[in-house]
Amino acid sequence: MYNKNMNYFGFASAPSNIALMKYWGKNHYGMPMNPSLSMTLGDLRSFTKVSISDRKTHELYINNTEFKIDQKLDNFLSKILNYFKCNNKLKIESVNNFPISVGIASSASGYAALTAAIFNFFAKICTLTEENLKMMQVFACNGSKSSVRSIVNDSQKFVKFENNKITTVPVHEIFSGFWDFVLCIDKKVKEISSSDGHSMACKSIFNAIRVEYANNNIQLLCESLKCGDFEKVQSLVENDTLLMHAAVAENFGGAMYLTQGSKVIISELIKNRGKHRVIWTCDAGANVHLLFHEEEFNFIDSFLAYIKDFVAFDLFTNKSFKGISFDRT
Ligand code: 2P0
Repeated sequence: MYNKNMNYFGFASAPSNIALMKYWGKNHYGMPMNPSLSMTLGDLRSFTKVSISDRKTHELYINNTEFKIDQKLDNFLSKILNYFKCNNKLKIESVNNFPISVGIASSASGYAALTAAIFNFFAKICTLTEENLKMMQVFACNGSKSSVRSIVNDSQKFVKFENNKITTVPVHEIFSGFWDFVLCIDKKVKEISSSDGHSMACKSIFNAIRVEYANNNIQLLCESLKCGDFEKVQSLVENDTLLMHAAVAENFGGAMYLTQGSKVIISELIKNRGKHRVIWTCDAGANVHLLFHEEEFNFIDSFLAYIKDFVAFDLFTNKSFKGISFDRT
C-alpha cells in the first residue's frame, strides 16, 4: 500500500499529566471505574516519529533503545492500523524528556504522542479539528486511559475524563498559574506496573471507598477549582492519593509505590500547613509532585534546600500547559 522508498513519516509530541482525582481500577468493560481529572504537564513530553518498518513486525525505540512490542501495544497498533486499512508494520521512535516507568505518567504522554503521530502519518494533520481530537482520544484509550487526558489543545489546562468524554475544567487564576515540581527520588522501573494495579484494584476495599469518594467529589473538585477554594482542592487531591496508595498496599501484600523518601518529603511538607499553600500528590510511583502558585516560590526554594539533606532527588519542573503538537521544534 505504501511505497517503502518514499520517506513518509508522522510526527507528534504530547504532554504528560498529573491526576488530581485519579483513575485506578477498570470495570467489566475495561473502562475506568471512576471519573478522573488531571492537570496537563506541558513541559514533560514524549516526542514520537512513526514510519513504515522494513521488518515483518513492528519496531519500537524509546530514547534510542529497542524495546519488545508487548501485547497491549500490539493490540493498540492493530486497531488503529485496521481503521486506516493499513497492512504494513510500523517503526516507532520515541524520545522522552523525563524518566520512563517511574510514575510520571510516561504511558500517558507516550500513547498520546504515538496516537497523534500515527494520525499525522496518515492524515498529515496540521490544524487539529475537534473531530480529529475525538478520534485520537478513542484510539489512545486502547493504549492507556490516562493518555486520553493528554490529547488536548493548548488552552486545556485541567481536563476531566468522565463517562467516556473529555471536558475542559475552567479554573480560578490561583490554579491557572499552578506549577508542578516533581521530586524524582526513584528512577528504577517500578515493580508494580500500573496495569497490574488497575486489574487488582477491584479486589480492594480501599479502592471501593476511593471510587465512591471520586464519584461523589468530582463535581465538588470542579467547583472548588473554579471558585479558588485552595483548602478544599488540597484535601480532595491528597485524600484521593492516600486512598489509591492504600489500595495498592492492600492489593500487593503491603508493598507500596511510596518509599521512605516519599514519606519524609510529605511529612516535612505538612509541617508547613497553614503557613504555605502547597498540594502534594504521587502518581503510580514514589516520586512526589508539589503543586503550587508562584507566590510560594521562596518557600519551595528553601524547602528543597532543606529536604535535600535527607532525601536525594532530581527535580523536574513544569509550568506550561502546552497540549499536543505536530511541530518538530
Ligand atoms: C491516573 N494512573 O489517573 C492514574 C493514577 C497512575 C496513577 O492511569 O491500564 O498507564 O494503560 O489504562 O493509564 C496509570 O495507568 O493505565 C494511571 P492503563 P495507565 O493517571
